[in-house]
Amino acid sequence: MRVDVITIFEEMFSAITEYGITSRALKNKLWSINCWNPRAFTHDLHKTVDDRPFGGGPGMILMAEPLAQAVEKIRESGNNGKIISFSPTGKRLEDADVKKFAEDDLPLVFVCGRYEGIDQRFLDTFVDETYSIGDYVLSGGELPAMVMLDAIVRRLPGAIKDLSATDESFSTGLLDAPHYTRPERWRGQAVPEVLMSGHHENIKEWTRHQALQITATNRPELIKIARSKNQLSKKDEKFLELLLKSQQVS
Ligand code: 4FM
Repeated sequence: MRVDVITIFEEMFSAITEYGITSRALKNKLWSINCWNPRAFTHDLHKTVDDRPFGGGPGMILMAEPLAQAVEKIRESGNNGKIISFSPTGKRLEDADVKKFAEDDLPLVFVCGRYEGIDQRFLDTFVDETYSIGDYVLSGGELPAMVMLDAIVRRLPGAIKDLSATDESFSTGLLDAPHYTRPERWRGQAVPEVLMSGHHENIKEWTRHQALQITATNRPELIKIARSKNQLSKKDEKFLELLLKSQQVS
């Protein structure tokens, strides 16, 4: 997958190009990334990319023209993909979106804003989709772009050995169950006995129950969604019924 990114902070992307699964996937040519600094498309001594907002108000706004020239260079370089920006005002990024981007494997262009915002005329002219990664205000679009890229790249075929590493959470519609490793006793805490039993049927059932319990407690709406998609068995429903009696969830 080809990705071009417009950002005044190119170095930030080393977080995904130099570390972990995304770095290995880059070396294995599963994806590529090119950063474009809008300062390169300014013509003044100070390489100004921002200016004061019309109508007043606090902070500075990214000017349309340096961003537009960056997009035009990206187009000339051969990326004809969707142009995506990030804002709390955008559509919430969901696992289904991530899955689709990974499956489609089409080129993408990310525009990372800074300051108080981007001139709306640039957004109207060039941006196809705006995503939000959650209801909080960040300092710019770089972290959301990297969050989205990390989530997509790890789903590209070959990025992770265990293909069902995506089975950890959203493929089941439930949150992930807890995990344990050595030592068998740590600071007085034992590993749940069932996990040491070697009884795979029991382990599977315990793990499923743990997933149901943590989901019902922390994200009860996901139980309703899983139910509506027929992802819950009669056994699951029996367990949730017991859980409901023993507490106040789901
Ligand atoms: C700040 C984006 C300035 C662009 C931000 C500019 C965010 C979020 C976010 C901050 N993006 N989900 N939450 N962006 O806070 O997506 Cl110009």
